[in-house]
Amino acid sequence: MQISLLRITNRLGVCKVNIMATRQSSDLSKFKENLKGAKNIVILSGAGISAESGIPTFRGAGGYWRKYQASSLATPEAFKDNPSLVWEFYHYRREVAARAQPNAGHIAIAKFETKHSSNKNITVITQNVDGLHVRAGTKSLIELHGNLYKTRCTKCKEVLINMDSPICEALANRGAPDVNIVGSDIPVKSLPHCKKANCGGLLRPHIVWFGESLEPAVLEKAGEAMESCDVCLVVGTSSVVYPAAMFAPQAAARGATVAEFNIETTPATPDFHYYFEGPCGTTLPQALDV
Ligand code: BV8
Ligand code: ZN
Repeated sequence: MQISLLRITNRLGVCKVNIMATRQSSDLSKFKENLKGAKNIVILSGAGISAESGIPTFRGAGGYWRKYQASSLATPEAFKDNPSLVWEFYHYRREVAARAQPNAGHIAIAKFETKHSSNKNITVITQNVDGLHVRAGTKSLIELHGNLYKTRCTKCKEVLINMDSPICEALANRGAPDVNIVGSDIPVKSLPHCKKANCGGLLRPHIVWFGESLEPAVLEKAGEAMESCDVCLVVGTSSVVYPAAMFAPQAAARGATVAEFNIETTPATPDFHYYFEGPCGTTLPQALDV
């Protein structure tokens, strides 16, 4: 692991030093040996695995929609303050993800699962909500943060799958990411509402927002997979959002072999045995031999 100093002199001539850990890409053949002998494998994915499908990640430039940071809209407070604006944001993302295709990274994981279905336990745990792992053919999937195509009634709590495009008339052709569009003029009564008799509650995306706890059953299933894995691949995540960011470092600490696949190092990189630099659409097919 090399540490390179990034000297930044700001406008006032004050020199700031950023410590950016850099690390050489690891030896793939050694990792493949580990993978061959592994019985229980977890693949933990983040927004980076969908980047090559054209879906913006959270922290890159794509982390914005209109003049808002995506993470500022992914909160219960934002939905309470302006459900129409939040629904325009999620409607936009539903439409973008529906037009996107799984890429070589998603497909390599699904092929690896099929190839080893008889001799290995493989679990995919994703932080993503875009549904691309399922469309690539992944069978054993845990969606930590929900799914763009599920709604939850704010009144009766019913969770339903909803693939409608648009999800309601009022959202047709809305959600454009144009920075000049401020707020939303869609009346709340025109937003998606529960169709259950005597309910009619406002629907929300069935997605875990910042400040909300993950579903206990989902957390438990992910915990079991992480506790029993011999090898964990951490793919396309900045490892800054908790509790997901803890999973792989905890597995490494108890002796599992952890390999990170990313285009840059992350705060968790030093915890891991292997680091494979590059777009995962390229590195995963090589590492998984599919
Ligand atoms: C929780 C759904 C208990 C939304 C998401 C204050 C109050 C309350 C909580 C907190 C608080 N402060 C901190 C917290 C905890 C908070 C948190 O961790 N915040 C962070 C920002 C510090 N966590 C929570 O709130 C969680 N709940 O803690 O409950 C609790 C409850 C109440 C009070 C206290 C505690 C819930 C977190 C879930 C939020 N929902 N998603 C939606 O999608 O709309 S998280 C969202 O960001 C994503 O789902 C993802 O999980 C997460 C991180 O994003 P990444 O996937 O890592 O993507 P990112 O863009 O960051 O990075 C992409 C990476 O890919 C980069 O490294 C890049 O280099 C790489 N890459 C890019 N291209 C490629 C590539 N790699 C390979 N190949 C490529 N081609
Ligand atoms: Zn309802």
